[in-house]
Order: sequence, then C-alpha cells, then structure tokens
Amino acid sequence: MRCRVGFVASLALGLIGCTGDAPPPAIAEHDGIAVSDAYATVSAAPETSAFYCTISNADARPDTLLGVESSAGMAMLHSVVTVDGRSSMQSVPRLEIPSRGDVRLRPGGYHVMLADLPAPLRDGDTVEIGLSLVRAGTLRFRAPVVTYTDLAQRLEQTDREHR
Ligand SMILES: [Cu+2]
Repeated sequence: MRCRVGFVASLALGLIGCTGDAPPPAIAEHDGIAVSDAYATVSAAPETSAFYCTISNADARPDTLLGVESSAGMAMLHSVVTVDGRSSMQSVPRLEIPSRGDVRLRPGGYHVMLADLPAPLRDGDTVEIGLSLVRAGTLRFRAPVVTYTDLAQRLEQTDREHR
C-alpha cells in the first residue's frame, strides 16, 4: 500500500480513500478498456480547450484509439513534439493502447484538443466525450470541466498513487 497520509481520516470524511495498487475508478468501461481521470479544462482561449484522461487496457490484446468526439466543439487527438527546444502540436491519427497497460493523456503530451467551441468552457461545466476504439467500440461518458490548477493537482495525485 502506497498511501501514507490520513487513511482513516480520508475514509471517515468520505474523501479519496487509499486504494493501494488498485487503478483509479473507471467512468467508462467496455471489453477490457477503461477510462478514468477524465477532465476537460477551462478555456484559455475563447474557442479552444483540452481534454485529458487515462485509458487502461486489462485485456491480453492491444486496442487502438481511432477517433474522439465531443459535445463541445470539434475533438482532435494531438501530441506535443519538441524540436530544437520548440514545442508544437501534432495530429495523431491512431493511438495504440497496449495490452495490460495504459496510455495517459496529460498536459505536455497526448491530449484531445477541443476546437471551434460554441462557448468557452467554464469551471463546473460538463462535456460529453466519446472515444472510439477498434476492439472495444465507442465509450461515451461525461467529464467535468476544471481549472488547470485543479487538473494538475488531481492528475499528480492519481499518477503518484498508480505509477
Ligand atoms: Cu492540441
């Protein structure tokens, strides 16, 4: 068990309990593929935002993410590439989710770009996201919109507990 701080207190308060090595709770699950840590961020520019999550594969076979859809604007899978100290975003046509492994969409790496938003995303909003995979099909779920500070804290917490 990796949790050191306030196990009993957390349980008593109904906060995030210590889960040891268990994966974070999935908000969508099908055919071995599970989505957790799903958050969209408050729009930094009026018409764009980003979505992050963890995609886990409990199956012995890999799967492939082929497409993303969103109730808010147009969704595109991107990665960040750095060449000569300069970072830019690149479109990613397909992303393999390894067998018995996971892919983490995180700031500075893979992310879903939300563009052409009809209105800026605000703290407390919810977006509907669909992830289409070759084997598992399309997983649809809702993700809360949080500030970048909140996002960083939440992801840091789960990544620390589930390395
Ligand atoms: Cu992007």
